[in-house]
Amino acid sequence: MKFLHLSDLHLGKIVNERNMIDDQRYMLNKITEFIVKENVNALLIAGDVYDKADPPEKAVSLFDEFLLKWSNQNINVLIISGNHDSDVRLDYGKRFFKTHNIYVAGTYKGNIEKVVLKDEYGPVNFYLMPYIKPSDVDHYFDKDNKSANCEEAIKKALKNTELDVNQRNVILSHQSVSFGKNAPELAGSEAIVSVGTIECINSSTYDNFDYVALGHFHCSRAVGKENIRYAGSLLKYSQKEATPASFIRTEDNISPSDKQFPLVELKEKGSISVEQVYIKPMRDMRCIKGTLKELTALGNITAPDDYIYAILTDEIPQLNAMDAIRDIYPNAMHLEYRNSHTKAIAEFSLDEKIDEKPFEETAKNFYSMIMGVNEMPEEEWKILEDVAKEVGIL
Ligand SMILES: [Mn+2]
Repeated sequence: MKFLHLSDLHLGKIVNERNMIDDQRYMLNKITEFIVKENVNALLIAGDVYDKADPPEKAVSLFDEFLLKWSNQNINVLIISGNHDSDVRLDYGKRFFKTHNIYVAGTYKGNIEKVVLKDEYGPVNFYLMPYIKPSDVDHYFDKDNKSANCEEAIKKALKNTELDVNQRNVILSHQSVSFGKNAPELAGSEAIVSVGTIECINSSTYDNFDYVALGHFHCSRAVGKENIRYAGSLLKYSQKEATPASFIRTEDNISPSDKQFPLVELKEKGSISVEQVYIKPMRDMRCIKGTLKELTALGNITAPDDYIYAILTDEIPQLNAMDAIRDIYPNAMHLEYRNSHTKAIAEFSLDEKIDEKPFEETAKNFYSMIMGVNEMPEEEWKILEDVAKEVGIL
């Protein structure tokens, strides 16, 4: 049994005002070609099919297009909802889709749906656990004994699921899963500010499964064990995920920031192999760094269609810099400066200094640094002093 594990497609996502739909279509096409060529039996999508609970029409049409393609290729498709999806909308047509080997679990209704696929070694049980909040589980079990956190809720949901540990079992789940005490590092485009202990589920919670297909975090990686994995998002969706400026792209190298998807092969019980598959996207998302002159010099330009985050090292702000960058890189996303000035600002720790020094000194130092002058003009200080008094700082 071979399956490809995807998650966090975020269809319809807009990054820096750029609609990623064409890139998403291109990637899904490449993935479909790969699945057909490699005789992959099933495609797992572990949540966040869409970027929004009310996805744009183009995103819905795109997913519709691929459901038909996969169905025509006789690929089993297993889908769960993520926190970005509307559970009820994702369930649209699910009973009909099932007759075409497309299995969807959008809403949690007190049991985790099981899909059994067979190969020469017997059955493989796929458990489709949609994105769950503790209240979803508590609604069905033990109403008077509320789950204190997500881990407790997931444990409750799993306890109420029949599992034959002598068979091969795979679960799809869209949650914050961590190994030990380490909170997982975010890729950058998850739209979660921080991961607290209330949401974090210890990976050992899923120990009874042969493979755990996770979604939610956008980095592709194992959580403690090789068989408990985040697939990562379909594409790079933020500057933090972009290829760093220092990376030199050749024909066939892969940057650590490039998205890869787990291809899992199950043989007899206990035999599992995981391979990370890289599929080249239509455009890379990457950073370029240098002076405006360097970045726009003809000899330095590669892949001008890429999504570009330009980091200018010029000490003096350049006139119409974004226009100059966009002349060459029409899909440029964002421009920022990194020079001695921005470095000083970054190193200036406001929290520490405020505690140590009087407000007047902190404010005047900060002003000098930001404005690049030796002293804050008296009249400006007067204005700030009045404001500070009004809000109660002074
Ligand atoms: Mn996501």
